[in-house]
Amino acid sequence: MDRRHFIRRSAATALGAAAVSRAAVAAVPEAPVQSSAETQPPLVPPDGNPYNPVVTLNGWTLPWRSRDGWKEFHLVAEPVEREIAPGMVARLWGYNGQSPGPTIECVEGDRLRIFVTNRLPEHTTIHWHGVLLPSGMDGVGGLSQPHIQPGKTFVYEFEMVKSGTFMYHPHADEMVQMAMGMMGFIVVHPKDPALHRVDRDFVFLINAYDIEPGSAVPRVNTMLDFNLWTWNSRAFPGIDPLPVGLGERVRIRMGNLTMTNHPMHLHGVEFAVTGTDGGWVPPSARWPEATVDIPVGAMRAIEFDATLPGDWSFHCHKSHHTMGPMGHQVPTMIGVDHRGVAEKVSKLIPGYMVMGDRGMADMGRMHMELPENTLPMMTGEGPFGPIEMGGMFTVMKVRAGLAKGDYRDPGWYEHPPGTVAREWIGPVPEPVRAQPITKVGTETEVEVRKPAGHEHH
Ligand SMILES: [Cu+2]
Repeated sequence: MDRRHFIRRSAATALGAAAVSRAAVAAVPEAPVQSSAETQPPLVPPDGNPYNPVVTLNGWTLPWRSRDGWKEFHLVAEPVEREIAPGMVARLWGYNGQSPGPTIECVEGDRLRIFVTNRLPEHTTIHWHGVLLPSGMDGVGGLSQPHIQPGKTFVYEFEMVKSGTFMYHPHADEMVQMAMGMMGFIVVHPKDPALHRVDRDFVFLINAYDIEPGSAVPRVNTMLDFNLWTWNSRAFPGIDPLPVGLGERVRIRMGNLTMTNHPMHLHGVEFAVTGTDGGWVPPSARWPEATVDIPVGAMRAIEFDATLPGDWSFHCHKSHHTMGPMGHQVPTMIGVDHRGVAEKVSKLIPGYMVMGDRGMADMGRMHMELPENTLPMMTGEGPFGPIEMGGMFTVMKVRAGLAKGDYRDPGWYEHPPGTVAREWIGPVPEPVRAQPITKVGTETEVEVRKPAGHEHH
């Protein structure tokens, strides 16, 4: 029996264990499961108010069924296997087969009925971060509801009273459950489809894990020193590119459920923050940005016109967050010739390499033997050589003639002739340097005036 069949079968078992009657089982909608970590095509709404659906980076949108005026969703909290990038799979907790969970998408005014089945080894709840709802639907275990015990299914019912971007995550044993990857996005489209309209609408969550090289389960007690910096539980080069048509209006919604802030920097555009998890920012309150800092537990939606074609870097500006696992205790070796030492070490540790004496760029090129299931510190190959990145990095690819709704990777940008930085061949003029100070020691008289009234204080 393969894993998927096992999960399906255990689904039936779990519902049985919850002592839900046969009629009740039929009343619970099927819980779709996603096995792929690839970006799935947007889910065009089959019914209800029309809207331009979002694209979840390396994720998917949860299908629903409409019944008696309610949109019914079914989330299953369960252990999952998530490919962080090719070559590394993490054992996380998530929803419906993946971490993060699927994006829940609906329209302002929709009435939502969300079934939550717990297939974790401990109790859980779901909190709907930023959503205005009755207190008893807020999902805070112990405070607003009893916990959902393993094997049980709970139902949340509320009306989406405002549009915007929100998140969901457990409010039960939060430190463990969020460190294990339990989180997801909620996108509520405006009732009027003409409002806040864009051509492309991307969403992803910012998350982080501490997984010892060679292992697969996150260390849940880590507070700050994480080693896997991810978007939607993916690290570069596992994060899909963002294909965008030249001239299109684009929105990117990013939620931060890590323990630190992330200054997100996008090349090639000027953008404005148009939304937070509190709602839409009025146009009069927006200003141009190239980097937006996303605080812990917050969401920022940015919008821009893609006016420049090309391959544009998109990354967290904390340079340690665009790295794969690395040891922070490693001393800085720049300028140190340690080849003699390396020879001796390599007798004890086969495959040991000298690194860092000229900087760290060699890391992008060398292939030191790594433990199984471990990502390199710097990796990725671009059209001009190694990209030397890891973690929170991807590329926005702005192209002319990209069809609406085409999210396939268009490949590397073909630069027009004469528009790429090139090696200068020819005489190089002396660089201008600051003139050294030649005269020192001449006395200068300085008159000091105290600010008026200073002596009174
Ligand atoms: Cu960061």
